[in-house]
Amino acid sequence: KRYLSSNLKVLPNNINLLGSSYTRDDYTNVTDRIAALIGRNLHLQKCHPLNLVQQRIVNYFYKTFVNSRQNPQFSVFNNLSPIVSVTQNFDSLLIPENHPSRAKSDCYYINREYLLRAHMTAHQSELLLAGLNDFLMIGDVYRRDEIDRTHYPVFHQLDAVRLRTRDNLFPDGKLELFESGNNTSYIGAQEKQPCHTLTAVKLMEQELKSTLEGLAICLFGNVQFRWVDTQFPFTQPSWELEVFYKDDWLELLGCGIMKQAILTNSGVTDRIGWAFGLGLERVAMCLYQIPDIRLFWSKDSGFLSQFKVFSVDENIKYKEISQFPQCTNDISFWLPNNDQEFSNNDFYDLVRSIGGDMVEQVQLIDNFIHPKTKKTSHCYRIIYRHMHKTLTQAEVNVLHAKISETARQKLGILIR
Ligand code: FA5
Ligand code: MG
Repeated sequence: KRYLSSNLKVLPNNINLLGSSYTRDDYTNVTDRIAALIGRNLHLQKCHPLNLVQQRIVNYFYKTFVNSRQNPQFSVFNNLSPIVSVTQNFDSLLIPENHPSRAKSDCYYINREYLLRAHMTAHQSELLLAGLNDFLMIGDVYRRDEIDRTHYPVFHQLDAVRLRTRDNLFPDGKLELFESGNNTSYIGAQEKQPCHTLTAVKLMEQELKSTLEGLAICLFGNVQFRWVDTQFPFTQPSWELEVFYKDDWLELLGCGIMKQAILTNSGVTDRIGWAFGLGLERVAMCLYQIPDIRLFWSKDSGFLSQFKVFSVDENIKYKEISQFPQCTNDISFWLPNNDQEFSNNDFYDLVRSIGGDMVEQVQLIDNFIHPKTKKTSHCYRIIYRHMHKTLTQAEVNVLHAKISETARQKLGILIR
């Protein structure tokens, strides 16, 4: 047992995450606050904006890359554990021992051996080793950072890998993917990897860039974009795609031609690959005009209900929700007899005309017919919230009673 010298409080030796126990050591810096976010899987939550964006990107890949039988070529992995080894997150990607991205000050380490993945690329090698050629990896990533409108220590990335054989690139069999020697001809201002032929790299660059430009247009419509040279330890050459959105250049993703040693280390010797990694929050904030990255973590139905759509391609513009708490009251009643018309909209209008801006949502949550009397019962959930103050339950009760009394008089319903 370890003791804090000051007050002799016991600090547990182990940290439990996702049902496994890890031994603490001098690297452990995962806080309880961060640990509580592991497993929320926002990207898997139905109707969450990150889920909508994920689906749109997956659909784009399914549609763009099909085999001869018209089946999608890409496999999707969106449920990989965020707990990865230092080997997965760094070593397998040729990230040098002294690289700043490994610093304790930048990552959430569980101990010297494990950390919360800092990027989805952490899974690249294991999926290559499993024999996959075309795949997408989607999940939550963790980086120590300040918290403000655009930064949060947990965000979500979508990574992709695509491998091509010599037959894929050169069907007539006349050219090669690989060459020996020291030729580092330039691709723009960046050197190619010596093992790749210039033609192979140029073809890969072209497919990579046209794929991602197509993705940007698919998401944002006719948007202005630009390519910026950059560096990653795991790709060469490397680029960033920026899109011009609301008077500013926004970095959407990083990408490049995969370092051949990563492929060789995973047993792939006859293919060349491209890869990229993109931030889902960035896309969602632009697409839906969500002003603050913290909103993605909201459990407030005023936020989430705005993303309930039939089609993921639907246009959604986020409307600001109140910072004040919601108050929820249900109301159940028997509808009038069949000869009297009742429409849900009559009730919605009545609630709005009485509740005004204090009503945020009205949802029909139950609807059944009594087996004997054949009468229909509806239950509505009314969510009250003021834009500028906290409503007390007493205030809400007065309003709620007025709504039910008026409904009784005007709509002929019978309160249960
Ligand atoms: C990476 O994480 C690389 N693994 C991407 C990659 C994969 C490159 C495969 C080449 C091949 P970077 O740290 O730049 O790179 O993050 C990638 C994207 O994640 C960024 O372009 C951005 O869209 C998003 N992103 C990065 N940091 C944040 C942040 N703090 N908040 C929100 N989104 C972020
Ligand atoms: Mg970057």
